Amino acid sequence: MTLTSTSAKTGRHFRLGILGAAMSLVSATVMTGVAGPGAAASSAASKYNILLIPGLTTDPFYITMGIGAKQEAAKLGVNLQWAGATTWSKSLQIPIVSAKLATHPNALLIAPTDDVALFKPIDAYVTAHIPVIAVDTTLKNTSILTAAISSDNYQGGQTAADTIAKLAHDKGSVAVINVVKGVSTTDLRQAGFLAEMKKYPKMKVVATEYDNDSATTAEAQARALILAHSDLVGIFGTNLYSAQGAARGVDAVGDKGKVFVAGYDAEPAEVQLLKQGVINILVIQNPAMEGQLAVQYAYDVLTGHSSMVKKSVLLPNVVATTATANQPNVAKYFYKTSL
Ligand code: T6T
Repeated sequence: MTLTSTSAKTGRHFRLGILGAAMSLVSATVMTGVAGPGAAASSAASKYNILLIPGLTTDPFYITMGIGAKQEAAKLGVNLQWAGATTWSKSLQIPIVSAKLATHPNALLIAPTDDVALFKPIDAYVTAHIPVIAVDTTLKNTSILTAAISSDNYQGGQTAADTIAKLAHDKGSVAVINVVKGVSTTDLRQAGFLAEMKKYPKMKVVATEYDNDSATTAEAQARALILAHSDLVGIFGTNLYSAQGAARGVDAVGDKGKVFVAGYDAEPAEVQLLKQGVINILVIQNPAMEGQLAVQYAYDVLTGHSSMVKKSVLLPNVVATTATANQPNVAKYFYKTSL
């Protein structure tokens, strides 16, 4: 991979800039996208092999993360390896994590599909003196991690709740369609949503469903929820597949504009549903920047600059609504579908 000769100082200032801005939900204009120099590449950098294991390899969120990571690896002249399961499954991810240890990467970047079950396989890397950075999701026990990089998931859930409440004039029943219990990101989104809903005395959360990361299941759940609750005014789909499925369910029964949909992420089908007004709001993350920062951090640790690494990073979200979906400063955050 190509080496670059940007100054380490510039790279560090860039990162501190991101982190300073990252503590709250901000508008799209505040975010800078995948940009900025990384730390200086040393001539020995290409000896480093960094392994990135996403939650699943086929999800545009992780594909976009992979693009950011790949670009940063190219800048720094390190090798990036990408490996994972094609569906969200701890029982598929664990054997991949364990098998890849034998390849002795210099650092592991990983989105654990379960915040407890992945502890042991990840700890095996730490025992082998391989630094581990959690990216997107994390573990319950973060003590073994060099760093954890994610989005402000709790605040994203709060925003989803406030948006539905506003659209529904603060009254009616709402439901959550989540992925599976034990996922740090989506658990926090749900917690933020439920806590925020308590601020609306005339609103009631009538159900929390788990779709196991299947849009088809989420669609069936949305249809059933609408049938079961005649006063349903909103559904929060906590990730890409949950939101997509929830919206399709609402659309299929002709409830667009009656049952408001707040979703997460921004792959093409969701964006289309947003533009059509079936989805009313998308909380969008910056996976490319997460991937970029994870590679920068791994490089810092490997080159003796651990003091540059922040133990916990929360990047800000971008909010897109039907009204703003065509704005270039929003559209630039939509996810990519190929690496
Ligand atoms: O929402 C993202 C990610 O942040 C979450 O941890 C799992 O689901 C996604 O990958 C979207 O499908």
